[in-house]
Amino acid sequence: MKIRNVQPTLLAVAGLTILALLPAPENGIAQPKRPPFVQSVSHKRVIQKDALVALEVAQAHATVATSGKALVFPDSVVQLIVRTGPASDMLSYRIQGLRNPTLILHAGASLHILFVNVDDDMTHDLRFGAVKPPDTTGTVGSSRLPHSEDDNYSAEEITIRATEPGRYPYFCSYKNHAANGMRGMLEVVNPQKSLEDMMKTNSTTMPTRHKDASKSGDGTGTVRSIDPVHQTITLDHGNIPSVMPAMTMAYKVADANLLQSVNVNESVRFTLTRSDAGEWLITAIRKE
Ligand SMILES: [Cu+2]
Repeated sequence: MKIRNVQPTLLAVAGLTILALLPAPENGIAQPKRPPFVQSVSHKRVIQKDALVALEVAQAHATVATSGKALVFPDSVVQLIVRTGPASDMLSYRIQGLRNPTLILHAGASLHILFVNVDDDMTHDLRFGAVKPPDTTGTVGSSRLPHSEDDNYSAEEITIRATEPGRYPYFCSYKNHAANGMRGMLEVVNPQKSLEDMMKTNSTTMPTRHKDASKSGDGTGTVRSIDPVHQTITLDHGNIPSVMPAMTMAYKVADANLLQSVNVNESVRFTLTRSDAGEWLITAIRKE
């Protein structure tokens, strides 16, 4: 009796599997598509705060779309560092200093992502797929990474390939995090599209263009280190309203001479400005 009860279920599962493997029909109805993302690498690691800051300073910067809320990647290999938000805005992601930016890239592109959970009390992950968050059916991405211990962050390196043009969410599947802000969009465009078209795509799909977040602000803090080779200065600074929350971070200086004007452990007053390329630069600094 039991076997007979099981058989129809098995048949149904087998049927669904065959459907999913069939090539997409041309009639446009209920096309079982291949998954939009394929994952090939996943490697967990622990990264120290200073090492993360250094990696973020050294990373190649993407072009920021005219909306100021999207990063455009015209290359077939995309390197990304994705971190969870600062303490004041933990249920969000930061990519190249932008909050939950839309990522625009070509179909066929590979994404090498270092996902880092800098949160000191919550678990987070980073998932990609053609789903409505927090559903993870068929998604790819990181595992759920535990919160940090002191300045040691849990991290995971993943490599995924975007196969199908379309708009897909990236999000945290843990508890209600996605609904509360931990999500962004990934826009996979036709490989024939030029960088210019990629930017346009984004401005048409994001018609409600808000004014850019403030591009410059003054702050105070303490100099933690100075790196003349990379022309960066690490500041432990307070909140700079609508520009940057309180944090310790290495910033590039707009002019190497600025590094001469202050010393490690000094209290300083400075101006932080976002360049057109979306990079944060120290444009003025002096001893307080
Ligand atoms: Cu989360």
